[in-house]
Amino acid sequence: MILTITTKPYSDQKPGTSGLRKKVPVFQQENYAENFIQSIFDSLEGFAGKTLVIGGDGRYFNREVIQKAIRMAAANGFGKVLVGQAGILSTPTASHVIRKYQAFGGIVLSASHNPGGPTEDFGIKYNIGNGGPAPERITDAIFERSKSIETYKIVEAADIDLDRIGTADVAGMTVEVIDSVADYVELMESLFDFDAIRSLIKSGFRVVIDSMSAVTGPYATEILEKRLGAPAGSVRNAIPLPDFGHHHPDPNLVHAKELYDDVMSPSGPDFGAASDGDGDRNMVVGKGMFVTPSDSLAIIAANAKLAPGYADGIAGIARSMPTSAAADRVAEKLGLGIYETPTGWKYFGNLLDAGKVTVCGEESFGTGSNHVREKDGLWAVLFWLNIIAARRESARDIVVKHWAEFGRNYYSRHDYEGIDTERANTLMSELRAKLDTLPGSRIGDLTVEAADDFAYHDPVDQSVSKNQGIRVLFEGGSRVVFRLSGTGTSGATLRVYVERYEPDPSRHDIETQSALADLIAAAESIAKIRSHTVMDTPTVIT
Ligand code: VG1
Ligand code: CO
Repeated sequence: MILTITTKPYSDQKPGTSGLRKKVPVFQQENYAENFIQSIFDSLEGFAGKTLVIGGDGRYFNREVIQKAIRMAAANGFGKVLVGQAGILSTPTASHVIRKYQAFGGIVLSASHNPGGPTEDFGIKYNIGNGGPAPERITDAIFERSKSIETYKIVEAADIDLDRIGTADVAGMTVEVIDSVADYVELMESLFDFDAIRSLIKSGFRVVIDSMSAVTGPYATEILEKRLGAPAGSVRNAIPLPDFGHHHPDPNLVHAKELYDDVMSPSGPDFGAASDGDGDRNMVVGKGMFVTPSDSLAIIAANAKLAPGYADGIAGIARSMPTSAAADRVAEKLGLGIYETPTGWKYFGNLLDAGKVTVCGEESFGTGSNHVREKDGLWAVLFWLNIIAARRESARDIVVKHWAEFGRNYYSRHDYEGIDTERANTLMSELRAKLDTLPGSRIGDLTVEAADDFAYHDPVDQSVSKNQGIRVLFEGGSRVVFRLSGTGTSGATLRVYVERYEPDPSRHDIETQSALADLIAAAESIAKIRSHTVMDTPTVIT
């Protein structure tokens, strides 16, 4: 029953920051998805008879690829596949399910915050047995394999009914369709004080969650409306749609602006949150206060003991390099380890497995902990609600007091999307070429203290990852970071990260872009962004 199908390799199956992401028509090319899935299996060892988890964010093409992946898993010798009902597993749930059922690994089908639909984005990612994204060693091997692959294995079998919970047999392999919500909700209940949050909501505190027509709808509805007692309708855009209702399922001030405006209006809710396509990102907004993801990480770390799951304290904090140093201040004061990693959750796995850190975060609206090995949007929202319930203070007061105690890291990211790839590469190579000449130079009132191309030395497995972003550090602790996105599917995206530390509480209420104006000007002067990108302003500012 096992068919060995002859195929031709594609040259462009290099996984980026988080798996392989391409437009749907690219994935629809003959054997394109099959090649990549077989390249994953060919790069792994020892999975015969073991369990594979499969699930995705429900976007267009999800079900088709799941059926293929199931048939290929059977042909390649897996013993069992666990698949989310309707083919859906949020990324944090996929991570949890892999861990809970001690699966060998998992295939997560998602292009995360990128739009979905017949001409939009699709993605495939492999997660290892710890529940986290495959490390570079494996993604490199997958890419190498994809360039020379000649055949793939698949069984002939009928489609699985993905909508019905239960088990089926596919050529001797068991396929179990699981309730994707139950396991996750149980995990959240074990970490947070649901009673305290329930009584906060009962007392009139109004919470809304915008699921952006993406994967978290069913999870958020079960938790917020059913378990925590928020009124029906508190979860907006709760039904996952294959095209996310034509929106970008990206929880930030641009794509979740409606929610932001609502929370900011006098009659609006007290607290709002949004999550992305695959449920691993979060945006948190309190009345009168948008919480930056970098601040959110620092504040969660500083208040971690208020949540039952973290009552004994945390071991340490990790943040991606471009994320602000707000968390570093907390680590310093609490005497915790702090680690700076390259962009992408795959770099946190070793630190979490080794018990060096408990919480991790990225500036790109990602926060998470050792409860899984991915970032986790609803986890972050529940952590905030737990902190608010325990402190009986608004999100705004909590943030303002945090700045008063630790100082404020003014922070912003400017994205230039859809740049011609060659132009973007030239910008970066010119920057790299002048790194040595920058230290000591003055730009306006700023003096460059150091400049480098960030390289990460993993303290657990000693692996080294180079070229992870260009840092220009100024005297006084301000900095500008430049890197190219590794998740886009057309052209290039330049990300410019700008940060200034301000210890003085009387200077904590300056508008962010004004507080960073001289650094933004310095970024332009150093990198000549306008002429290289042929853009006058960034596409997205967060
Ligand atoms: C972006 C973010 C990065 C995040 C990655 C995956 O990567 O900057 O912090 O880990 O997306 O997030 P890049 O290479 O485009 O900057 V998700 O929620 O898209 O899986
Ligand atoms: Co995501």
